Amino acid sequence: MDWRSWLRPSDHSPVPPDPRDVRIADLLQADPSKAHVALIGIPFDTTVIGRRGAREAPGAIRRALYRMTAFDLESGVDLAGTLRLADLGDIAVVHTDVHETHRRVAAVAAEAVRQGLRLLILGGDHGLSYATIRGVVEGLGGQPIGVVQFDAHHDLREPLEGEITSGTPFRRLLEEGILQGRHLAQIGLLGGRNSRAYHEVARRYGVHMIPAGRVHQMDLESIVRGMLERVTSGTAGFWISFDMDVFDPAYAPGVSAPSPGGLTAFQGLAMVRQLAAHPACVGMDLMETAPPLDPDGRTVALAAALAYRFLAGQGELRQRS
Ligand SMILES: [Mn+2]
Repeated sequence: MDWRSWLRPSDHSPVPPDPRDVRIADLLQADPSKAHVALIGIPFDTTVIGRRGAREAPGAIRRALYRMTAFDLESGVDLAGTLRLADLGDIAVVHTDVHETHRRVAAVAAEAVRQGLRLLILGGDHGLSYATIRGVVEGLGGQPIGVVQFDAHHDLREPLEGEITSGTPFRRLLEEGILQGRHLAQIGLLGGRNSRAYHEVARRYGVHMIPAGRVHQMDLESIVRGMLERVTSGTAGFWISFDMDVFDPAYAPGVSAPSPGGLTAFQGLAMVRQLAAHPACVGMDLMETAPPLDPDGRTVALAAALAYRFLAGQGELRQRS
């Protein structure tokens, strides 16, 4: 037997290929105009307040996501034949120029929305969500949108001396009138992690707040229903902004600011799927996964599972309609 028959192309997976598997990688379209959902990476963490590493997330999440099966046992939806996905690549970031990077992020997001694509954006630190949301609003011709923000923190810090950080994105969006407080729902907020001053800013703007403890006590469907009511009334659509630090560190230790008492993996996954299956959902940014801070890869695996639930929700929506 020829020795070459014992070699095959590597897919960088430790698991041997099974010819019956159809994977997320198999849904990728060469032509983005044929896609329903566009995936975009932002390898940038210059504005993170705490520990760095989120710039390495887009590649790591893609590797984990693309190996997952197109068939979603839980919903019964087979994404193969239901959902067409295009990977537009990574934004050409400028690590030393935040404003230029934000300009590029917003321009790409706006154009993708104009082309009718739903977006799955892999960050990157949460400071970038100012730019993703600004871009989405531009793409919708300036119409108001709602935002569901999964986060242990308000991210409503005052930009001191104009500094842009992962703590300021939603303050800037509210102050610049890009987002209305009544259209913002913050879920997973934790005590001991947020100043009274910023909590009062959230109240003043009329932000809908659901602390992590309430999520543990309430039923998830009624939480999602309440949030959807907020973010879809009087808006042209809604965006999901997901900060991985909303999870308890048992599930996601690889973040800049791990916050004990946060959501469970199941809670986050279930809510993202329900939100993504809503026709008004424009897309999601999935931020603050930091592979260098993720000793055993579980944070990356959970981020990929969230990206998967977003796609599964989008697939479910398309199968229904
Ligand atoms: Mn955040």
